[in-house]
Amino acid sequence: MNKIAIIMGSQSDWKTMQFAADLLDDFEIKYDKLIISAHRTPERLYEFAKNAKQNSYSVIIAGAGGSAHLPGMVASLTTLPVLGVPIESNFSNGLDSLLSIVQMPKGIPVGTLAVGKAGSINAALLAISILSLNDPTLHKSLVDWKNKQTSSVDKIPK
Ligand code: RP5
Repeated sequence: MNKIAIIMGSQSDWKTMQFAADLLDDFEIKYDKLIISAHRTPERLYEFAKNAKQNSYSVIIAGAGGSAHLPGMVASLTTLPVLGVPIESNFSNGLDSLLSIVQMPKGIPVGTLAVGKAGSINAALLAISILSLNDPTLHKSLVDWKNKQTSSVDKIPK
């Protein structure tokens, strides 16, 4: 089943993670959105990650900012692919989030995207790309989406 989990460390992350949700809506892919904080709700994190596979998720998109332990902790508890989105924080424009998520110890991979909106959108596209490996219809939709994007780029600046 093609179901994705979009999780985030705080309500304040939703304005960034909504871009991923919007893209999944465009592709008519099912997803759940959940606030799970590595620090404020660690038991919720454990419950979610331990049961994610049996709850039919295929990919987990995890957005977090600052001391951004959510994607890595979830990755430590599941074999599902975890895509990390660094949230643009007030301190250092999200460089803290990026380094927290990307610098995983060997053995616990998190696919880390760009900081903020671009990362959120690309996490959704990457999740779709993973799902499309076993879904020819979805693969066709992704090819169409990419072709449309290519044709929308003007050759000459206005
Ligand atoms: C992180 O702390 C969250 O992912 C969020 O980006 C950051 C700030 O959270 P709030 O103080 O806005 O709830 O855990």
